[in-house]
Amino acid sequence: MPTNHLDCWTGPVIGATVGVMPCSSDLRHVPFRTSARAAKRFTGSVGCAIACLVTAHAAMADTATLYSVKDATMIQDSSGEWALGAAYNFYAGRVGENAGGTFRRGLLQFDCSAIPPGSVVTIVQLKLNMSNTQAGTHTVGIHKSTMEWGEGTSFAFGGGGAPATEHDATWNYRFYPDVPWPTPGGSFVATASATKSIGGVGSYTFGSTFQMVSDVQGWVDQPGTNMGWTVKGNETTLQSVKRFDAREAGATQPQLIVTFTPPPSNPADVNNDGAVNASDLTPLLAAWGTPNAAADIDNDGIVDAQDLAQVLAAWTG
Ligand SMILES: [Ca+2]
Ligand SMILES: [Ca+2]
Ligand SMILES: [Ca+2]
Repeated sequence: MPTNHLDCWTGPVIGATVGVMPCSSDLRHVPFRTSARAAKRFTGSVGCAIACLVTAHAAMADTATLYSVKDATMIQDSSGEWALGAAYNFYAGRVGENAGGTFRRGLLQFDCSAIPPGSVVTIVQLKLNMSNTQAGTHTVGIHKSTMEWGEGTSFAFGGGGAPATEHDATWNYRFYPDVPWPTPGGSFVATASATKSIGGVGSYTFGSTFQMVSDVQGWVDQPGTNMGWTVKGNETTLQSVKRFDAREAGATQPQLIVTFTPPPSNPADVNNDGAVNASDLTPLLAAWGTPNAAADIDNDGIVDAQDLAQVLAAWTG
């Protein structure tokens, strides 16, 4: 009896996690500069200011469910180029001895354009449905892909694949038959952004992890860098391969659930509550002398009197 029901999707825990938002925002801006003299004048308000900022952001948090726009399997095979661009499934892990003991690696990509530019991503979860397995519980990792790859029209029901079609990703090519990977098996960051222990058939949710949030934030900020993730399983143990449902499977396709805080429509609305008033002064003063993105209204790298002047000028009460 599979125990995977314990891993089923339970949804984002918004209330427990919004507190990290101001930190995430700060981390995106370097270099860090301070004005000790200015900061000293406002130290009494820091605690309250952080609380206000968190509360305001919590009210504005939004969640988008994105579906895979491209998915494929890299099939290790020295004799030919095989692919599964249009198949119902993708695979990760090592097949059995009878199938050659070769590797399978999945490729996944999501379109993040539904998340407005300037948003701060706070929670990212990847939900995959694992629909067939041979034996055992194995760790599967998602690794940020570092090169663009394609999805052709090759189709097969099994993990052996079908002859690659134009633009298919294969073990040797990121776009078959013209553009090879620099190294067969794909290009991706060696350290996984998240891992998951995958046992029996069922739904599994990766993350949220700091690195997944970082990956998706990067894709929101610079869509041109979005190459998706490479899904890598256990490549040591025979028969460790896991079959996951691809976008072509319909209802059980890969889903990326992203919680984010959209940017304020008015830059002077520091706490992003829809009005420019006294409640914006506290977070602005608490961020005085720092490059805090929310409070640096004129975007010159430091929160100072010019930003305060903009809040006062845009006062709505
Ligand atoms: Ca596909
Ligand atoms: Ca406000
Ligand atoms: Ca400024």
